[in-house]
Amino acid sequence: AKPATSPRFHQLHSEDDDAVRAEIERGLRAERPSISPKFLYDELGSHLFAAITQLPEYYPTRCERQIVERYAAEISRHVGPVRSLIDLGAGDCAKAERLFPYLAPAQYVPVDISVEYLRQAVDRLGARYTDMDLVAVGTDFFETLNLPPDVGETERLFFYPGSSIGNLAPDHAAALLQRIRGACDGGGLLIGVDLVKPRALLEPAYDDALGVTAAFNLNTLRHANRIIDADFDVARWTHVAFYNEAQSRIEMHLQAEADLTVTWPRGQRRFARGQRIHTENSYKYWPSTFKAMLERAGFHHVRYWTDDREWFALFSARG
Ligand code: AVJ
Repeated sequence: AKPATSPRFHQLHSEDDDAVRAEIERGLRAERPSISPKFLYDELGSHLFAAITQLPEYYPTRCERQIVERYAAEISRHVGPVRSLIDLGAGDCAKAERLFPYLAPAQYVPVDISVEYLRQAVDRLGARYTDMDLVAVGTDFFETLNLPPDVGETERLFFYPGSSIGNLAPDHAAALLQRIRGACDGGGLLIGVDLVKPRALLEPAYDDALGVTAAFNLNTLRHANRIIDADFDVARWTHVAFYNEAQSRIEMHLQAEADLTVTWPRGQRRFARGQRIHTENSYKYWPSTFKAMLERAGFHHVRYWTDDREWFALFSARG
């Protein structure tokens, strides 16, 4: 029967938080200015990312879906029994929902920093899956992996799809994998990883003809304006994305198209024409490198599946 209080929503992240404000201000003041990619995801940003996944140039979502469709039975055998499916960066929850028929979790725990967007997704799910216990968590899981006490502790499967792990530099990615490993004992991890490939295939995925990725990136400035009450003029910035081959990562930046000054109540920053704010890295891995990272984090029984072009990998590992 449906738990009387499902879906439940825990909001552990808020834009009004002083620490969130301080993080943006610190990034803007730095010699090499940056804004963390988590600030791509306010409500509009989450919608724009959902639009990106539909673009012909953006292959990761389709590759991952192909892997899930083709190998679902094998994957679910490898994963073993699942009581709690914990979805990191759940967004619209569509990727996890495709696994429900195979994994049949008793409890689904979507986690996302985009609190309002998550709330709407979970309300829709609650109406469709009346027998599933839904516990949504609005939080930033990059720093800590705090889960509320109503999240089941046995047979946990962490699901981290889409290659979002690629936002973190390898040492931070390794630390997050270790935290997940510590939180899943007896359970496991199912994680999507984008693979190294030629620049000509990578760059269009992050600089599409329609300009959706540009809008997604530029929206960070609107988000920053709201959080620290700054006066970024979006029209004077442009989207820049390129593959940094030495570091195996796509980089996204916002470039000032004039000399300009950005002001907020506690500070200001001058930007010269052509100067950039670094907004995202998206690391690409070799399968063997990522497998070794999982094993170093303490996972065992590591396996992976790829799409037929071998552009993307879905890894399963036991904790
Ligand atoms: C959600 C982090 C996996 O890196 O491909 C899409 C974000 N950035 N287009 C990615 C993103 C630009 C995406 N992740």
